Amino acid sequence: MEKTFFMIKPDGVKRGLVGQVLSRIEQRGFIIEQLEMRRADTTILRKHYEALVDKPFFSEIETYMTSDPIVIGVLSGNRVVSSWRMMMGVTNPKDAQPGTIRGDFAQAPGDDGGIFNVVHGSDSTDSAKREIDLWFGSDQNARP
Ligand code: DAT
Ligand code: MG
Repeated sequence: MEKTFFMIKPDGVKRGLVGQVLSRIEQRGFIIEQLEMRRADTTILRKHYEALVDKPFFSEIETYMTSDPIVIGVLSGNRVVSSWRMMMGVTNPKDAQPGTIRGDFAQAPGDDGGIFNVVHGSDSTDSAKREIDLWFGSDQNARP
């Protein structure tokens, strides 16, 4: 069964949206294989966002993502990688469709240039494998 890595980012945790996000996942019928609250550090974030580390806005992402705890997890289900991306909505909340998590729970980016878009999801099965290995290591099949 396909798996994906997901995250409820610090803005989602801080605003009390964990339950609503998890509820949508369960409603959709995806299996929560792993779930953990953590604080991201710079080292793991730089690996997670390896494609973005050279972007001018990376330091803002770093500050935001390490500011408060996050919830990370692994989902499994049929076509879960693309389905979860659809459920999240597009990157910038101002363009995200109502009905999506970003379209329902986030706003346009603030003046500080950060994008507080509530959730993350792997963008391909290869990224999913890489991100699951990065965050959960060899425990990834250890569903209790
Ligand atoms: P996504 O999270 O939809 O996969 P991404 O992988 O391109 O989008 O970018 C990762 C995160 O980085 C994104 O959720 C928010 C932030 N980000 C992306 N583009 C940005 C930009 N132009 N300015 C500020 N933050 C940005
Ligand atoms: Mg991405």
